[in-house]
This record gives sequence, structure tokens and C-alpha cells, in this order.
Amino acid sequence: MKKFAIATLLTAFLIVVGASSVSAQYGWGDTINDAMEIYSPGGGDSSASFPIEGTDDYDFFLINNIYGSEDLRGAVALYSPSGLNYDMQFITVDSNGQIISVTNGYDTGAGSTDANGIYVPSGQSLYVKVYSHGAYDYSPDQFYRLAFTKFN
Ligand SMILES: [Ca+2]
Repeated sequence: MKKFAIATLLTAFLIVVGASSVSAQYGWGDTINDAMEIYSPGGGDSSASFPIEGTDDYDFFLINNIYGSEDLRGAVALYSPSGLNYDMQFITVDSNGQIISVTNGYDTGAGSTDANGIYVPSGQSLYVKVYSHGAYDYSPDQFYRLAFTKFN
């Protein structure tokens, strides 16, 4: 429950400040600037669950280690809904927001779990982009789950 509480709390905050509701994923987390922070220094494991509503609907998440005193090691797993295939892309940025690297996550196909190890040095952040794999991979009614696990 604790994991979901984090996502719920952040969602509530977004609603309070006037962002779109959970039921309308278009217009939420669509760009890197709107990313939902799922980790910051001092935090632990967390997860979030949302739908992908179209092939042009992207959800961005932020694993923030800009102010972290130690390098962060962990894993990010994306659980695609049954019969659908969603993918991840990893974008590393430095403390100025400058993009350092962009890599595609490991893809295991429809309904499967894409699990990737991550390494985020102190002073950097990692954005995780979740998006539709193919032309028919989306549904407003089926939720994926993204889980971050901290190793150190
Ligand atoms: Ca996938």
C-alpha cells in the first residue's frame, strides 16, 4: 500500500494545482517538464499505475539524483497490461538539464514485464518515458504499472 500511496499523493497534488485528473492521461506527464517524480534522495522503492490512451500519449517519470550524495543503483520494471505492449526509454540528464544519454529499455513483448537495471550518478537524473509499442498498443481502461526498486 505504501508504494501506491506515493503515486496517489503526487496525483492529488497535481489535481490541487490544477493539472488534469487521473482519468485524462492526455495532458498529464506528457513531456519531460511534466514528469512525475517517483524517486528523490532519501526515498525508496515506489511505483505508479496509469493508462496509455493513444500512440501519441507519453508518460514521463523522474528518478531524481541531482542532489543525491551517492550514486544510485536500482531497477525499473514496466508491467504492460494483458495483450498490450508498452515500452520504456531512459533519458539521463545532468544538473543543468542537459541530456547525456538516451537509451531504449529492454522489451519483452505484449503483456510482459520489461525490467531494466539503472545507474544514476550523483548529480544526475533519469527520466523514464513510457509509451505505446505499436499502432494498437493503448487503452484508456487498462493500467500499466511502473515500479522502481532501489538497490543501495
Ligand atoms: Ca514492452
